[in-house]
Amino acid sequence: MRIGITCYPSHGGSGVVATELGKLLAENGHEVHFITYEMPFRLGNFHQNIFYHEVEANQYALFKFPPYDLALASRMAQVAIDHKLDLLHVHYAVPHAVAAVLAKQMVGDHLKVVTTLHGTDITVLGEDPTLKGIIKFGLEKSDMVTAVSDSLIQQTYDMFHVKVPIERIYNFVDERVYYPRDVQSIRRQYVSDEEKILLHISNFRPVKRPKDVVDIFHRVQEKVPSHLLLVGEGPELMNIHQQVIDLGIQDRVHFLGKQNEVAQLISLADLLLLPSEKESFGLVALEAMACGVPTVGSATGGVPELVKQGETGYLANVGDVPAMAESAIDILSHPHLHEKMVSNGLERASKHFSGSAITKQYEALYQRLLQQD
Ligand code: GMT
Repeated sequence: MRIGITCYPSHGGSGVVATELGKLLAENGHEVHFITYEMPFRLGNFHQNIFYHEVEANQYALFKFPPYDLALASRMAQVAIDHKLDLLHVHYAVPHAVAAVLAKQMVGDHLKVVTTLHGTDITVLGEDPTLKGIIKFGLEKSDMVTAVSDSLIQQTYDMFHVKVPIERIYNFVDERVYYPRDVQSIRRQYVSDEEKILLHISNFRPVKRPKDVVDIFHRVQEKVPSHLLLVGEGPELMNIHQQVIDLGIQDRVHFLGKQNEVAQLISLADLLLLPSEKESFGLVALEAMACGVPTVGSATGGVPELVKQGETGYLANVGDVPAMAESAIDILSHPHLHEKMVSNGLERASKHFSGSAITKQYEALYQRLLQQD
């Protein structure tokens, strides 16, 4: 098949999933065309069967805002014609679904549009009256809509009252990249043999509740000698810096900034903290699971479909810092429990969320769509 993929190319789970899917599809012999405003950061070096088409918005002086959405639709149509694409698979509804629908109108009905919902495109942007109608239009005009968890499907129906079928296809990890790495020597740079490492990776937006991360860690380190690694950047980071200073735990909290290759970093950790307000899936918890790291976090959105309570981690209500701290302390002070959660997690990741299996699900969906005419 010839497949166009559009996603946000910067750091973020939806872009990661889209890029990794494109790479796996290309490995399976499909021709994959990324149509994005910059090279997706996970795309890296040359890959056979993968092509990259940059979208550039016109900066004409009259425009207060460069018309990116139109430039994207126009580029999608051009690539679809030039490379005889069978379908456009867009990740994140805004504005990608609508741009793809527009491109389809320009090119013809034979070009199919698959929209994958990732979370905040529905749960946050869907609340915005300036976007709600156009998101609904994008969903209804897509040939196929998928979502990354059952929870997100339900939220989409509840918010948009659309009649279109939405298929659940879970996110995945490439098991050749995410596996427990031998990082003993790096680990010693951060902690002694008796100390534990807790990890949080996010875009440090309020929805991730990074303040809770530090509050949980503050309680944990009083009971279990430990350090906290914070990976990523975002609007809340300055406040978090201040919070760490105010709590007097600067020597135990390490700000590592944005990182591209996280499998090794994750393998350093004993526990992942994910106390988010909203999380349609929680890709980082899956990456952690595949690297042998249990999660303590909030039972929000699709996270309970991924992290099994008491088996691969513990979940509590959003904002329940004491409960999450207690759970973390419990796991970190009981080696047998920790080991059990590690092995349960490894088995769960490979059984339900492997890249090869999930790619097959997308391929089957594309095939079904292309055979419909
Ligand atoms: O809004 C975000 O948090 C970013 C978004 C993204 O583009 O990475 O994350 C969403 O998509 C991820 C990949 O499917 C999911 O793992 C995240 O749970 C989801 N974030 C939220 O629902 C908050």
